[in-house]
Amino acid sequence: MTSFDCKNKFKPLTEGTYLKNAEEYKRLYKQSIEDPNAFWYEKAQEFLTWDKSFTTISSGTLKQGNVKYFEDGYLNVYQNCVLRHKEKKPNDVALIYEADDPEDARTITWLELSEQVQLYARVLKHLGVKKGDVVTIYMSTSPEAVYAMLACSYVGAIHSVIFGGFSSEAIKARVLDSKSRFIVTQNLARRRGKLVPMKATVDRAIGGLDFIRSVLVDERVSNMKDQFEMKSNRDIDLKPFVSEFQKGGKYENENADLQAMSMNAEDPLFLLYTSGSTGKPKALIHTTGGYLLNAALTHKTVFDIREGDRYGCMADLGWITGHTYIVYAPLVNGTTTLLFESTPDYPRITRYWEVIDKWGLTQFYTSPTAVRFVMTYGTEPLKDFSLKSLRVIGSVGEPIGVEAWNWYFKNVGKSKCYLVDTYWMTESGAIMISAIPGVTTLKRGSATLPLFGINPQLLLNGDNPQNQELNLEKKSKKQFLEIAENSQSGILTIKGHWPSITRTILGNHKRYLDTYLNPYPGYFLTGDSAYRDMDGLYFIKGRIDDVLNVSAHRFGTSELESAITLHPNTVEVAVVGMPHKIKGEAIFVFCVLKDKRVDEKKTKNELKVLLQKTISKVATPEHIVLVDSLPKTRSGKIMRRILKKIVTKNYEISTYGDLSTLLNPDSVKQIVQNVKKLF
Ligand code: 6R9
Repeated sequence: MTSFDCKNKFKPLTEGTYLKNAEEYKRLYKQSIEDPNAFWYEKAQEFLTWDKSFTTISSGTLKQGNVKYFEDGYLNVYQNCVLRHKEKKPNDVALIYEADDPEDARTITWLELSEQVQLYARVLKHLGVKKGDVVTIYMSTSPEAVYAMLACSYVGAIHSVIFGGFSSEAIKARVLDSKSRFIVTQNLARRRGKLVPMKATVDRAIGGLDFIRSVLVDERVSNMKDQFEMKSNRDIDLKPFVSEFQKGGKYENENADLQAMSMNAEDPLFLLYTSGSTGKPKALIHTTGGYLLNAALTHKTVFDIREGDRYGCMADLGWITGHTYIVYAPLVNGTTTLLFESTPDYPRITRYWEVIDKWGLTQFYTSPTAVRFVMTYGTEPLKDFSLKSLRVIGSVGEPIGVEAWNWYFKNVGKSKCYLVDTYWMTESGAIMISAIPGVTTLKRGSATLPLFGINPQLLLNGDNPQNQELNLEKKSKKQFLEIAENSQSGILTIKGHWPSITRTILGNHKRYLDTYLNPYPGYFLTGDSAYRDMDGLYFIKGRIDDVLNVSAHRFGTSELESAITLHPNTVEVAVVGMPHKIKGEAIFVFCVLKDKRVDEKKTKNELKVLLQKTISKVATPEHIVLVDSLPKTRSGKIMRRILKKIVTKNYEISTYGDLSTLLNPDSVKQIVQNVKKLF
């Protein structure tokens, strides 16, 4: 693979970049690993405004799972994300709202942002939201969702943003798990021009949950009162309510001088649900000081952020990418940030390119799945757009692969912009591995080098050095080794901790330890495998556990399987991922029915709808194959590695490896035959 010489080929970024050159990166990176406290002390002063300075920089260890940063420091999120910028540049644009309908686009200045966040905070306070309360936010990617997020920390509450496409069952599970008594939502949302019943979905989710105190409903779409019900004493029409606090209403004077809460650096800022390999979704907790610091530092470094930039990340707010790189990092850095509520093909396939030229975006950040999608339309839709404002284009969510990398680099970046492939995860809070524009090398298909404080190590399983398909459950008992050489693959871990590492899983610290920290004491297990090439650059290969990544949404196989088994006529189900040109990975379902004398087509459709209803539309399966039995070990574990081979069209049973522990080898032949029929 070719690497690029950073000089000459690119827009000249070497003037004024945050880091001067590769030498400076190397020096600072070395310091961040060898003397992390000195490194983070300096960055904490540079990026954040503290109410009370800290005396301890970090404490605790990964082995014990009790890592803390700046533990006696206090800071105020509103001051860092809003106030200090409002004071400097009140009339500059803070948020660009690119609504589903391009005609509804608008901008919000720092002054307006500060007013709205304060008003939302006064409303929350009035309703009795207290420090440590969990507030669920179920909204589209919109300014009101950002106001709600920031208002939470204003009063010391913890937000739990749920992806706006999730079903009522998914909301219910999350509200119950987090015991969230307050919900902020919209009456309806607009998605691709269609109305989405947000409030009605929330109502279905919380029916029967008597601990819910308030549901705040923002009127995203006007004049739709007949589409949903408002329960008195619980539901609040947010816009007129906010007005009462603003001017002349009943609450005009209530909490008029409410001050933003000073938070301890280790106080939780938010929780965010993500899928694991087993069991129900887990809520990962991020803290205030360490998270904000690393969000801001990585954003500044990776996107070459400068004063006056207009930065656009196309993600949904309900994803960690939305939290870190639409809201917190740009706001801490005082950067204009775009909220994209729509999809790349609505109302036209040129939507992304229109957005870039219309706002003069300097950075554009999206997922490989979106790149692959727009790629299928060729370069014709790009021909009327200059995209000349762009300096840096980014990718996140899954391996981008050489084909999409080339297309994105050439047609969007015009072979002049830096393409940063940013590798990270909900758990890391911020980017871990990425190129730095104007400073470090680019290589097609590679996330390249670690950022500050991230010490990636490829581990080799001592018991079975050849086998990279490792059984995670058994790992804790095995020996392991760090791979020192280059041109090697291994399990990707991070040695030691960094400020934005998730501190725990809500209500289940043991699961946190068992999933991430206990498998290799002293190392954080990412769940991915990676290849380090001869130049020491990292290529992420994909998940080693049972997590699927469909269009950059994570689904645990067991989460999908348990949804399908809700169907009364299913006995057993196995879900595996299959490679997919646009989605990255697609859902392939194998299912055993109780009563086989049914209309197969109808049943398959019911299963499909069930997945969409219980999880989300993104979880629509690509294929459903009905079989008599699933390949299982004697201990009852489904051998997914066999199914994975079959869905990649490898039909040679002799290449499936050791089948001796298989209870029912005959099942394999039947499955192969049924899958072959599909293609
Ligand atoms: C930010 C985010 C995390 C998983 C992660 C990995 C995959 C993310 C990637 C990437 C290759 C990249 N992933 N970025 N794989 N190259 N640049 O995606 O968080 O939703 O928690 O997913 O996504 O497999 O482990 P999250």
